[in-house]
Amino acid sequence: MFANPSSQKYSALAALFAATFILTSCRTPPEALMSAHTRETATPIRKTAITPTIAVIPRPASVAFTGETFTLTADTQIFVEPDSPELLAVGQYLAERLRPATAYPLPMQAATGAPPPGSIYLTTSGSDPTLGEEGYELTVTPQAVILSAPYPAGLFWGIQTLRQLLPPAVESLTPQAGPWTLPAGTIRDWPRFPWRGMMLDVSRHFFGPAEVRRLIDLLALYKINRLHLHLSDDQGWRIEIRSWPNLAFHGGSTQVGGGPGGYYTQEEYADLIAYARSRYIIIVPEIDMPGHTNAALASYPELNCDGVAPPLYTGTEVGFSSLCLEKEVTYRFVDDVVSEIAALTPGPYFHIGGDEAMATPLPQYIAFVERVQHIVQSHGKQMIGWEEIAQASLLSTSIAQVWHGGMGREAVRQGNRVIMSPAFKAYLDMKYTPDTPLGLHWAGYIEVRDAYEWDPATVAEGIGEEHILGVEAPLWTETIQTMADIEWMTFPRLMGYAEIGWSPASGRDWEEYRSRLGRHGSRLEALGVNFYRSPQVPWE
Ligand code: IFG
Repeated sequence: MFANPSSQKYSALAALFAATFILTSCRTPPEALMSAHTRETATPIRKTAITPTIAVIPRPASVAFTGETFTLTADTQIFVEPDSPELLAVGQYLAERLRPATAYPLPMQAATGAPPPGSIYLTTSGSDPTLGEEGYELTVTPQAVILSAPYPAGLFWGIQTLRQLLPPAVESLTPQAGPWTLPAGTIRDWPRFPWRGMMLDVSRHFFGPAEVRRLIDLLALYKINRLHLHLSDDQGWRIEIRSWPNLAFHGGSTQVGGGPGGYYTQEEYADLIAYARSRYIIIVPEIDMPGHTNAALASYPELNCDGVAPPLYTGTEVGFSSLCLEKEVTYRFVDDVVSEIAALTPGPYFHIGGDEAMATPLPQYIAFVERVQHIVQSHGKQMIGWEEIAQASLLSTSIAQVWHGGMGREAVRQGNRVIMSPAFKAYLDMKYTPDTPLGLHWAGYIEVRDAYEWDPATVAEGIGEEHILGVEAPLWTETIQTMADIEWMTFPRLMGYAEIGWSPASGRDWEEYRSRLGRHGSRLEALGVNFYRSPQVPWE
């Protein structure tokens, strides 16, 4: 948490408050953190009622604050460690985020020597390897901003923190008044879980590439690093499969409510993968099977046990469809689909769904999951499935996604790891309150506080921290039709899930979080996000 550096009244008093904050909330011995300045003015530390107001979400693991500031100017330059195309791309990303609102040129280049005073410097050399694959260290002094990380991903996440240390207006796409000051100090930060995800159901209602790219940009600001795309269901097949073209042409031609639907061509899908990759987000494709398959069954009569293709479905019932598991053509279909999508997906994961297969006899379901598991593996991917897959014998690499029904424990008993998406805490299609016009409420109402006040390591009996890859918040879109709808159901709850996935479990407290979250109101506004202004949050 940082005092608002853009306020000219920033004073020794604020430094003292900061020292108080340091004494109560970071891991580094306090005496090592206080600057000489603070030491001189330090009086016996009292808990202060006034807390500085700049806030970072997810809260960093360790912060130290000196009470000074760094100010961006028209002369500020961005340098990156030389000889790294990937770091140039990360440097370019930073420059592009800061140029519109500051209207500063902010030239970005590889450093040929020590960057001049007043520079921002991104580097992986000389970084602390204990920060891990996504960790970073941000050091700000009045003379320089140095962001160092063992890997480029850490620099990318450090940039998100840097953005959030600047006034919210920095997110604007048009020039804004400064000053653009950063609080000086050191942040050492790394994630608690490697999997911090959101799922978008593009089957019930289809969302085009531009909408998915906007979502990717918003996820990156909060260090979400997985986007799971639910690409097929009863109501729509959303990705071109060249060996089975009717899946997209026919199966993708409608959606809930009977609208035009749509689908991603393989080129569009590949472009989304690349765009997400440039934001250090891994796309996880899901083809839901053997249930939730009416769109596929409607597209090819041979996939149906009776050889008759059902009509396209535009309602919102679940559990009525199943691939015909006793036909060999079904497994050729699965292999062809997995093969084409896997070839387009550099990420290591393929999600086979597996949920709500009420129309599939259990013994056949189990045999299907075990066979498809090998098909996925044969195409070089790790299988993920909703928790029902734990009824089958899982390969050690397979991952179960916990949502509802208590089968996650069975996956853990098999020694497999889980992704936590408990519907009653993490389903973004749940209404905030009974008055929420969008969404469902079968798993309960999830206000912003409910979305924050839980922990994946304790939420489910028999599933502990060591079994958990991380958290993911699914947005099912039976009732979600536009980008504004997506944003309203997703923000601000996703920010809480981002903090649950990234920040240390110890010290997470709703009263402290809600004031930080309140500071993001103007940031979300500057980003044009149509977020829900929960009455539980002191929005600023
Ligand atoms: N459950 C279904 C989804 C969707 C959801 C709506 C899972 C894994 C209810 N399956 O959640 O398809 O209909 O909240």
